[in-house]
Amino acid sequence: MSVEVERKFTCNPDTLKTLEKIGVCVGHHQFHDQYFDTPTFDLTLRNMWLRKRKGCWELKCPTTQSVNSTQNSSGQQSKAGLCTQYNELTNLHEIHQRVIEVINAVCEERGTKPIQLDLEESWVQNANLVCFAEFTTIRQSFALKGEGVNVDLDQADFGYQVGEVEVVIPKGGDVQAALEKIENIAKKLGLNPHERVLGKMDVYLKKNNPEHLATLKRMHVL
Ligand code: V4E
Repeated sequence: MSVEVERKFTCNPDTLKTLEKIGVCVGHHQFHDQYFDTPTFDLTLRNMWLRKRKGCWELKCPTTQSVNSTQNSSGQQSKAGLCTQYNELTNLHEIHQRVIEVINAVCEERGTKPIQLDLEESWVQNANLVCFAEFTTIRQSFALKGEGVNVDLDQADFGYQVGEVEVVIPKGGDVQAALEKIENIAKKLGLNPHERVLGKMDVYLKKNNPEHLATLKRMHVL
């Protein structure tokens, strides 16, 4: 498992010019994301984001142990203000376990029958997961020499453009150092320290499921 620390930003022509000076473009690629949840949104309401990208499952979840924690459920917004941090799981077995654990905790709360992990069946059907959001992104990626920092510029097919400065560390790694690296790059790129930039999901839901977005905001998830 790794921890992804990142800060979103709005890219203007000046930012791009600086980025091309301090970084190396390491590629352009396109991917389609499908996000899954139960019909009652039991994952996203706990700030857990399950998706399929390029045929692989990925789960981003809060870095605190308790998914019900109100203390730090708001997108894990760090003291650095504009950064988020999430655990990123890519191992399918770990993803199954985590998802089933959350769904079964909800079943217990509701007094309904827990689900069993049956790998013979499609686990998506078994866990009653449905795709609630899907979109395609064209991404230009930059690596910043010697910094261990990546910068991505995303163009989503629903008309939203966003940049992100990202540092990935192993679980238990030095989050403070990652935040400092991001802060350092943000200064070099001349990013506005007061601008809170929306992620792609926020904008997607505004267009496609404003009701769920309102619930996520009310619950301080987004
Ligand atoms: C964590 C999260 C979601 C999952 C997608 O995360 P995001 O980093 O926005 O997507 P992407 O395509 O850049 O993933 P990558 O390729 O870097 O792995 S959807 C909503 N969230 C929560 C969230 C939040 N609370 N605040 C912000 C600014 N963004 C996302």
